[in-house]
Amino acid sequence: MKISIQHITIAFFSCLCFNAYSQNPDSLVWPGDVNNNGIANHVDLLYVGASYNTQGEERDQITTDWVGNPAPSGWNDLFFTTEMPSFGFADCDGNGMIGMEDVLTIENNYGLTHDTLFEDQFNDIPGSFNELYFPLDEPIQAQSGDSYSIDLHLGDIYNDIQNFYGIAFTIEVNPNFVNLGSVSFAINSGWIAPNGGDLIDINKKTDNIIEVALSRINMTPVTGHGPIGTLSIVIEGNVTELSSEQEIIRLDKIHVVDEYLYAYQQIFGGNITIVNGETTSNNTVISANRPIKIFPNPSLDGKFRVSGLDTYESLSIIDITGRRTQVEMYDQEINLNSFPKGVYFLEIMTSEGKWTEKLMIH
Ligand SMILES: [Ca+2]
Ligand SMILES: [Ca+2]
Repeated sequence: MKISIQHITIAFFSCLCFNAYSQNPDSLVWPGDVNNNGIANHVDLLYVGASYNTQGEERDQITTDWVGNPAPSGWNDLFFTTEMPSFGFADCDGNGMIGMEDVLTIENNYGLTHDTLFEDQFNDIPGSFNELYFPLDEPIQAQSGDSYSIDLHLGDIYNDIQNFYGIAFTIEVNPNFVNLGSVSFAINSGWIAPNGGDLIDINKKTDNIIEVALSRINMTPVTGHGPIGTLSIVIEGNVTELSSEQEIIRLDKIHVVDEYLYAYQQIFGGNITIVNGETTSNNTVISANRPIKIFPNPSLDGKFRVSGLDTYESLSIIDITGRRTQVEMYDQEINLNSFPKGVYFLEIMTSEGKWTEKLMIH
């Protein structure tokens, strides 16, 4: 039996607009719910990262119990997000300092709720595009029961993440094709914390969803790209009788923020999918592709197919001397057959931001 597991498409997360009613109206600090949206979860870690090592007034009650505590007034700084809580909300345990004990408080109270639940809000601002994806260049031959560790990458050599400070996202696993007990995600500090140690993270699996957040802690963002972690899974289940495409891994709710919690990067998430395959061997073939795909690249005839891009404002081809030529896409194809052989950069502008990709005509 031969099953080909191919990639999917795209999840594009458009701008979440400002909402004046995105937090609970009272000013009680529930230990772990830093953005005061009614739940302690991974997103609250980003706020701790953006206020780490700040000191302020102790609460009357220094406790991590899940109760509402009157917020102390002696915290001068506010988070400039829609909820505008003071830094005092990030002092989850109330000891007057923001640090690792507050990360542990989020973990201890993880998933607990109070009052009205509001969606986590981000200050999404049009910036550049980027991808969170599994860079499997070659398909993997797998059998049911085999375990795999797959790196998860953010950005690439042509699309650096500018001013990276933290990220929150979810990994959704299809339990029909993956052993849920086998699923885990491990952070890779690499380029996001090149000096080591200046990183905090939360990584919680509930049923078939892993919620992940990680943040730098020294108010200094980094620019770069590369792996941020590794997903480990064991493939299992009956994949021989699929009648339609089945998603097995989905990346969702992706937000990359700078040190002030502004989200300038619009992030596409790559998924891994099983499509109906031929029954020719006992192997399962797993592959994952990039969310935005331009192929073939290199191209022999100068024609490039584009998947994952629906609308754009302009397309420019930039040659190695910097000369810029406007082009158009017709039927998901960019035709550069009048261009000499060589290396070019394709710049895609949309209302949401800019995307750059290297193209080669052989
Ligand atoms: Ca919260
Ligand atoms: Ca504290």
